[in-house]
Amino acid sequence: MRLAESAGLVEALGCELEFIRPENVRKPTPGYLLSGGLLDRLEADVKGHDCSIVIIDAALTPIQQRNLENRLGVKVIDRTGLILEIFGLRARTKEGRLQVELARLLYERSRLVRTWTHLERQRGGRGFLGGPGETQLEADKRMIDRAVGRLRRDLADVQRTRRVQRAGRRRRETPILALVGYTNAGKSTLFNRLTGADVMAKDMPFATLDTTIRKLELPNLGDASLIDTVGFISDLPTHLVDSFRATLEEALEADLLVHVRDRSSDADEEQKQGVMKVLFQLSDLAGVDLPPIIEVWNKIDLVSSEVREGLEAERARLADDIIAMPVSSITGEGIDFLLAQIEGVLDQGRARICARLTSKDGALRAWLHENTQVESETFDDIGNAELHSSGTRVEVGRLATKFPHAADQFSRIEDVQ
Ligand SMILES: Nc1nc2c(ncn2[C@@H]2O[C@H](COP(=O)(O)OP(=O)(O)OP(=O)(O)O)[C@@H](O)[C@H]2O)c(=O)[nH]1
Ligand SMILES: [Mg+2]
Repeated sequence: MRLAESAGLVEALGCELEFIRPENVRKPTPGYLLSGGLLDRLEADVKGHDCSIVIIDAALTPIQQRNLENRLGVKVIDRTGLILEIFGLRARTKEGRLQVELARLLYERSRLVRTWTHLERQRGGRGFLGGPGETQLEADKRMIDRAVGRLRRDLADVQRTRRVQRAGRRRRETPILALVGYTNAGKSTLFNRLTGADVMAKDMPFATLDTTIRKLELPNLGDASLIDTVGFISDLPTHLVDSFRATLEEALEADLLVHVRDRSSDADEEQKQGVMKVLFQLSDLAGVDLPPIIEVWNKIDLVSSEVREGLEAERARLADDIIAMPVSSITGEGIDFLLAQIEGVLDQGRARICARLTSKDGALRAWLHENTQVESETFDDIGNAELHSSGTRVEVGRLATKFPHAADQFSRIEDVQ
């Protein structure tokens, strides 16, 4: 399975695939990763096929990479390098380009550090490497650090603009939904179908790198915003997670995550685990809980009727609080049902609050009356009020964003179903 994915990645890079094969590396060697026999075979094949690049779908140390390049006489890159190259090709917006550049620099820096430690270990020993001395490497490191600092500042600027836009959406109080999922699962296709947008959807990994937001019209609840995001992949390089964090965190702030799965893929279960792992990683980094998640079982048009029955049986076995819907973003099957389920989740789960208001809290009071269902309001003789009301968890959750200084005036009494 991983092989098909790797092949897809190579094609995404615009390279022609000459050969691909799994190797069972029982004992990775520090010098080359691959040991004698495997290496000889690789060398022969690379020469035989007249390849110009070798991609090792694993992590190479800088030493291994250089040794392999010397031995094979061609450029050698590893999984992280490959993904960085693809991202470099795809990034369109300024933010996307800055993020990729940052990821690349962080990756290079990490490799510099490792080489340097290695060299340092050699010093006083045989010192056979010659190569650049410590000062050169330190200078390189400083140079990268300066560039990283510049990039982070530029990114912060771009992201500030984005935050302002986001705050605008919050003010309009429309629910926000984000599509997440493995690369090529069909997020953009679903996005286009739901919003009538025309985002590039293509049969290749990482077709989407930049988040796009469009208005979505829900049948009963009205306006909502839908976010299309960059696809996940297993072993997403940490530098990429780090660099794309701001964009991905935007998805974490959504009221609902729609996890799009390609149920026609044999690797679907693994991909799901990979996606969940990245989501948890992000929620840890950001220190926020994940929003509720519903699953879209996409590409249902591609599966046989037996598989379909299996999926139905699987759905029937799901716990009550797990929502999954078979859908085809291409034929439109299941889309209405999906929208109904989305509304159900957004509407579900009301919370009851108690607020203590003074005469200065006019705006807050007006907001509560407008946006929540006020059940009672009692005033004392100096005009302070105690107000009880209920609203959806989404609405109540917005209170904190909307009136950040009023947190201690509220207590959340209970969550009612
Ligand atoms: N048959 C079928 N194909 C689909 C369906 N949904 C998406 N596809 C195809 O799957 C491929 C990938 O779709 P995208 O929408 O680009 O996938 P994505 O999740 O946005 O991918 P990235 O942006 O690369 O992360 C395209 O060739 C789509 O036409 C579906 O329900 N049925
Ligand atoms: Mg996409």
